[in-house]
Amino acid sequence: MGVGISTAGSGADRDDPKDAQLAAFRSGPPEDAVVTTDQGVRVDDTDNSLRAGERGPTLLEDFQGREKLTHFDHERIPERVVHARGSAAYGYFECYASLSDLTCADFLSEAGLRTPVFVRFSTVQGPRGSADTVRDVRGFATKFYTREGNYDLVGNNMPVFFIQDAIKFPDFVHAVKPEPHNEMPTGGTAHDTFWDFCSLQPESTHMLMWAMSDRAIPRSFRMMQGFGVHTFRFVTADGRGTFVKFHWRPKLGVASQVWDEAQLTAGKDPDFHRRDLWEAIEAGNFPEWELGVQLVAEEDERSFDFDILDATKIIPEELVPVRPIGRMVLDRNPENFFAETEQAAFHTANIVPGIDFSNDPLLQGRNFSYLDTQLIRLGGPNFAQLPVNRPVAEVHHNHRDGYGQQVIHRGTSYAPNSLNANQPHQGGQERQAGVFQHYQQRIDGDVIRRRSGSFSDHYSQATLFWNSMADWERRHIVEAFRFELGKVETAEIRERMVGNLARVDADLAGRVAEGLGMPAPEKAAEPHHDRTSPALSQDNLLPGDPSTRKVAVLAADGVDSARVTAVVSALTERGVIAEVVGPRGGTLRDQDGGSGLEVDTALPTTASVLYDAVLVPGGEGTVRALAESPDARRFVEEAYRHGKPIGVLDNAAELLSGISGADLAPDVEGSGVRSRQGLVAAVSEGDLSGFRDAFVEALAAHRFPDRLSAS
Ligand code: HDD
Repeated sequence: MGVGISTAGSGADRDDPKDAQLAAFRSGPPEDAVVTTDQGVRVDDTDNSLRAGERGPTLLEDFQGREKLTHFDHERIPERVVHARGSAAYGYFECYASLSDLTCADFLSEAGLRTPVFVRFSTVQGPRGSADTVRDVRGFATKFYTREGNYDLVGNNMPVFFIQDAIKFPDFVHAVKPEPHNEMPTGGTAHDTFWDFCSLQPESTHMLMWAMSDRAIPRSFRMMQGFGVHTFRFVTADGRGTFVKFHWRPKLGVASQVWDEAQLTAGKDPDFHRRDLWEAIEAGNFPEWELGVQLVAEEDERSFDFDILDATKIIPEELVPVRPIGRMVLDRNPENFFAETEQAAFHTANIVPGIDFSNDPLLQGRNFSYLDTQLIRLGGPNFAQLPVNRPVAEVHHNHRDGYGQQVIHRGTSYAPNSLNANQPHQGGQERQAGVFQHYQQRIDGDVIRRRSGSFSDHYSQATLFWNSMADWERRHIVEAFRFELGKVETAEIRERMVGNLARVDADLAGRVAEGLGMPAPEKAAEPHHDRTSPALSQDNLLPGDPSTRKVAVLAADGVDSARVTAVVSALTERGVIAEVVGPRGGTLRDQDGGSGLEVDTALPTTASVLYDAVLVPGGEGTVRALAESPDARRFVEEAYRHGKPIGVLDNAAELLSGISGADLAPDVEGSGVRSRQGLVAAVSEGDLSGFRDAFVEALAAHRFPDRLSAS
């Protein structure tokens, strides 16, 4: 799509107070207007500077020229110090049922109540222009424009964090960011300072297990879980508190790329996740998540063998189940990246009546940092007036002035006042619906700089994570540690880190050490446990829904288009997206000599890593042409190596013969299909229904990781 704004796939027609508010700020290209200055003065020419003589110097009195250049010179603002690279969308949150027994939050008070949201997904380490598919944590920040003011749930796609205390955040970020002397590497953690810090800060071990797992290389923002990470509080109208953890679960399931694929994608399409989100919404395939909560009664605060205030710990779902409370749908793309996505300002302290903090020291520090960072990033205290940040609730206060003030305040700006009848007045100490009051808690303690002993077990939950992984997930974790630590130049850092891993699991440490060419570490002093939490494995997080998976129909002239069209229409019915990839643009010749398939994407402009699966139709000419094309052979071979479903119709099965290990399943008499490990072949001339079912099933399984090399 060009620079024009499309409304296709937009949910803009629904009754959405945020959308209605934004409408007042939108400005499209005029139908017929003369260009003006910032002052609205229509001018003759902003293409040529005012000069003394045709070949003479430019004059200072050229106010058009000066204004144009000055504005341009000031276009950039500081990027976010972390989470600089991101993409966002609008949508709504819909509450399933009233939660008034747990919280007085208005947006959770009524079945079917819809609250507008703005969600920004991000990577953490890389700058604004870095690639989407690096190994990194993903941000998952949601702004709920509730009737009682903005509520921000600023989470990640992993449920724990690297550090326990916010005062360590600058150290952590300095370590993970590119190294200070040469500004390398961009977007990645595979470097000395990151592993130096983590190896010396064992509280990071649990998060490292997540970051080295495939969760750090998601297939799509649409296929990631989200977590509020901290323990928060729900508070009822009469002031009763319940601890709560928030979970977003994607309707499409949790799916990842594989590491080689993620690295290749970063080159072939650095905007892979941004494009995926944008295109899904434009196509009307609105991404959806379910919001769930884990609830812990105040009196049970200390009943776990970890501290619920420690952000390096999860509450295993087997101990406290996740209760679904609503769903979120993203159905509208922003219209101007800078105005909306870049200027969006999230803040953990943006809470509404019915939600409050816990004493998690990481959360407490965040509550300072986000407002502080917006002041420097957005240039002053009035950023809440920017369209994307404006609440739909009314705003009344005595804050005044500051850079970029948009409001013409009338009347007094202090309280108490008699000149304006003491307006706006205080909400008051009496409990009132819709008026925020802090949760009352008794605090009794010495002023100290020390962490609670209950924060000191850094390994049990890392072991729990490892124990809960499928074999293929463990292989990927081992390979990730080998990759990352293999890039670390300082031997002592590698050794220290492998020593920490030995405290998680001896097999893990041994396999990582072997890959690094190091001796296996001494057996850890403390015993490991064998508990598992099945909810942690991605193997258990795929709902079997193939919709929006992208299939490349790889074809050339001489294609049997009737057979492939029959398959493609069945895929489309299941919500699968099929794109014909041909050696060139235009229309492919059918095997009968007539015109066959319309090419959507020419092979030189795309790559196998940009698809979830490959379907190769039969036809003498097409199979011969593909077999002779190095690009086409690589396309199929790469899909095989990345564990993707590959469907071959009729004689296209020949293309697999050159790929080591790509053996078809034995023929089952009469089934017309041979299917094993995601390799699906139609072997009879007739009915394709068996093939279609097997291929859709393979798509829903996402990947066949056991096809990949073992470590
Ligand atoms: Fe943070 C941005 C998530 C710890 C300080 N953080 C930021 C964003 C997300 C998170 C999703 C991007 C928001 C957006 O899209 O604009 N941060 C987290 C999570 C954490 C966490 C889940 C741990 C549980 N962060 C954390 C700590 C501090 C910060 C401990 C500081 C003490 N984070 C910031 C920040 C950022 C930020 C510097 C950078 C840009 C911004 O806030 O708006 O203030």
